[in-house]
Amino acid sequence: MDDSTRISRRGVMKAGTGIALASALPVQAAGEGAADTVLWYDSPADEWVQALPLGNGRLGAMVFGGIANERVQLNEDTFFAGSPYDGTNPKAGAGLPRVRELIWAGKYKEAQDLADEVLVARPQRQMSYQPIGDLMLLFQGIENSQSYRRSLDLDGAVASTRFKVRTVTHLREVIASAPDRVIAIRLSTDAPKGSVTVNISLTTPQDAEVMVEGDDTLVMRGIGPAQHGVPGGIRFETRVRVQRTGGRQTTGRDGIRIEDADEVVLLVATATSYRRFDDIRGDPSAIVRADIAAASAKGWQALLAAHQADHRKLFRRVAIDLGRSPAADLPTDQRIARSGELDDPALAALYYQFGRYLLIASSRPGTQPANLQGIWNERTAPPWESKWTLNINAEMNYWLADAANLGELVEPLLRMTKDLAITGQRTARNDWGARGWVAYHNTDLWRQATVNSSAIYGMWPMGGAWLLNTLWDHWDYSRDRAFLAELYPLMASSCRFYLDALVPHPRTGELVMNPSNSPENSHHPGVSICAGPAMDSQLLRDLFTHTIAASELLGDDPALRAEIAATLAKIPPDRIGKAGQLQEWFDDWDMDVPEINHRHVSHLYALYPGEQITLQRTPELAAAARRTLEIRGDDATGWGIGWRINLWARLEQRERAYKVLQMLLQSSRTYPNMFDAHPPFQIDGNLGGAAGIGQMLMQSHSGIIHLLPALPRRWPSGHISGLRARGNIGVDLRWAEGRLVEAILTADNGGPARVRSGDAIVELALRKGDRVRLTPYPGGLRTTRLAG
Ligand code: FUC
Repeated sequence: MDDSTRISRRGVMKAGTGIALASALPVQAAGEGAADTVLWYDSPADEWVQALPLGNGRLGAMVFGGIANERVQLNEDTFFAGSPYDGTNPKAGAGLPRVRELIWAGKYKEAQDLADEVLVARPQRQMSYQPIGDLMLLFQGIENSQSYRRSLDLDGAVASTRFKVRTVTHLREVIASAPDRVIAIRLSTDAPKGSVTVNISLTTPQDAEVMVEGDDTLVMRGIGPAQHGVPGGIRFETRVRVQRTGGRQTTGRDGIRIEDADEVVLLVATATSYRRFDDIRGDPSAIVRADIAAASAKGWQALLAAHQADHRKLFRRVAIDLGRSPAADLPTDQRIARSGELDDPALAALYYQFGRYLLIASSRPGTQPANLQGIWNERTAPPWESKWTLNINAEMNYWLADAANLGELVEPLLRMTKDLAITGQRTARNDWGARGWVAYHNTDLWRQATVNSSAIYGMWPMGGAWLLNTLWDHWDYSRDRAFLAELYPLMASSCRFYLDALVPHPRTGELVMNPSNSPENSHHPGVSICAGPAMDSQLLRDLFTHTIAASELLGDDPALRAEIAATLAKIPPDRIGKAGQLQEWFDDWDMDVPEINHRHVSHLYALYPGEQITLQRTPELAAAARRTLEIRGDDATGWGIGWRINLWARLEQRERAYKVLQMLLQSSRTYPNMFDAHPPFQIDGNLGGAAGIGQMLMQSHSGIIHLLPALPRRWPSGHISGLRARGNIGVDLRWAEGRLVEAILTADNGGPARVRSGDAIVELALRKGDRVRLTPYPGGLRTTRLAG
C-alpha cells in the first residue's frame, strides 16, 4: 500500500490530477420508467426505510436520493461479526434425557430452565450481519432545486434521482451489477459542460481505515467486530474508482474532489475474506482490485447494458396486470399511506413485482441466501442479528421463488443447507447422540446448528426438516434431477437424525420429538417446551414422504427407505381440538394459551406451504384449519400477515385473502420504500406477501393446477403471464369480469396434468413442449393444442 495516502478521520492528504475519461453525455436516464414497475417519490429519503434498495445478490446499496448530500449505504452479504466458532453446549448429551423426563412428567418450566442451562449454546446468541459503510457525495453549486423526482425502476434495476437547478437538469443513476460485480453510479447533467462538482468520501462504523490510492481510488479496509466473546475475523475491502469527463480532480482530507466535470462515474467494489463457515482466508484486496480493473475498462454504457440484460432475463419472465386506477399515478409513499382508502389494484401488482425484484437483488446462485433483511442493513446491532431464522422466516423468503419463475434463485438456500448438514452433525451427536444432522431455529454465517437465544424460542429441532421441505418444492416445480441428486443426501442424513431422535409418547406409543416446541408459542405462561407439537409431525410426514420418493426416483438406499416408511406410520396424525380447531399441541391446550392471537401459525404448515390439508381431500381438517385462523385473527407481524394471505388463498376465501393483503399494504406494515414492516423491516413479509398474491391467482398442489382460486372482486380484469406450476409447467392467465378468459399452459417436461377453474376440471396428457389453451364454456373447460 505504498502508493496510498491516508485520509481517514485522522487523515492526511495528497493532491493529484485525475485523468479525464472519455464517455458520452447522457441523453436520457437509464430507467426512470413511466411503467407500472416503478417506485417513485417527490422528495429525498429522510430515513433508511425511505431509501431505495439495489442489489446484485451479494452487494447491496440503499440510495437516499439526497440533493446536495447523497448517501449510498453499502452492504456485502458475507460481512458478519465474529469468526468461525462452535457454540455447542458440552452439557447437552447428559442433560437432554433429563429435560425429556421433566417434559414427560409435565414439569415444563423446570424442563425449559434446564434446557437453558444444558442445551442452549455458549455463547447463547449468534453473530450479526454488519454494514460495510456509506459512500457520501457532497455536491456544490446545487441550490434551489426544482422538479425533483427519485425512482426505482424494477424492470431496469436502476435508482435515479433527477432535479433541476435553474436551467440545468441533474441526473444520478445507480446500479448494482451482477455480471460486473460492482455498484456503479453515474452523475451527469444536460448542460453542455462542467456542471458536476462533488466531494466523494467513505465512512464506516467498522474498525477500518480509509485511504486514497493513486489519484482516483478510495480504499477502505477493515475487520468485522467481535461479538459475545467471539473475536472478529472477517476482513473486508471497499474500493471506489472515480472516472470523470472534463473538469479537475484533487484528493484531500475528505476524499476525492471533482470540480466542473461534465460527467462522473463511480465504481464501487467490496469483498470480504469469507470463503466458507470454517475458512476466512480469502483475499478481499485481490478480489476488489480485479473487480475494479475489469469494470473500469468497460465504461458506463457497457456496464449498464450488461446489468440490464442480466436482470431482465429474470425479471421479465413474469408480467402482471391487476387493473389500474388513477391512484397509480401518485408517488409510491402516498399510495402506501392512503392504501386503506384508495382503490389501487396496481399497488398489489407493484408489491408482487417488488418481491420478485428483491429476491433477484438479494439471492443469486453463489451468494448467501436472503437473510432477515435480504442484504440491506445499516446497523451494527440489527434486529435479530439480520441472520437466518429457520422457524419461518428463511423458508418464507423462498415461497415466491418457483411459482414466480425465479427457481434458480433458490440455490443459496441449498448451499446453506449443505453447510448446516455438516455443522449440524456435530450438534446431532453432541445434543442427541444421534446420526445425521439437526438445525434449530436460527443460524448465522458460521452455520451454527445449536439451540440458541433461549430455550423458550430455540428448543426446536426442526430447522433442517423445514429447509429440506422448502428445497423439495424447488424439485417439485422444476423436476431438475441434478438438483434432486444434490438434495437427496441431505434429506437422507436428516432422516437418520429423526429416526434416532424420535421417541414413543408414553400415552399413545406414537413417535414424537421431545424436547421441541410449536415455534415461539407458549402453551402455558412462559413455557413453550413440549413433546410432539403438530407442526413437528407435519414437517416429518413431508420429509419422510419426500425422502422415500426421492430414494425411489434415484434408486438409492432401499434399507433406509424401509426404515423411514415404518417410522412414518407411527407419526401422530393431525387432530381436531375442542373448539373445532386444528390442534397445535399433542394435548388440546389451544384455547387456554397466554397469547391466543399469536403471530406464528405453525400447525397450519400443513395447509400452506404444505399440502397435507386441502379443501378437497381433507375437508374436516381444512375446516379445522379455518377455525384456527379465525381464532388466531388476521392481525400479526408483517410476515404473520403474509402467511395468512397464503392460508386464506388456500382456503379459497378470496375476499378474506384480499382483506388481509390490504392489511399488509397499509403503512403500519409497509414502509415508504415498500420494505415490509414487521416492524422493524424484515424482508420475509415482502416475499411471503408476494407469494400470497401469487397464490390468489394460481395454485398448484396435490396434483391440481388451480386457476384463479381466490380472485377478489376488486381485481375483476387482468392478466398474469410467466407463472410456473409444479411439474415444470408454465401458466399464463387472462380474466375479465371476475372470470377466466383463457389460460395457456406450456409443458416443459410433459406428463399428466389436472387443471381446475371454478368447478370445471380437465385432465391433460401433456407432451414435452406442448402449449395448450384452456377456455371456459358453461360447465367445462375447452382445450386447444397450440403450435409448438
Ligand atoms: C421469529 C419471529 C419473530 C421475528 C424473528 C426474526 O422468531 O417470531 O417475529 O420475525 O423470527
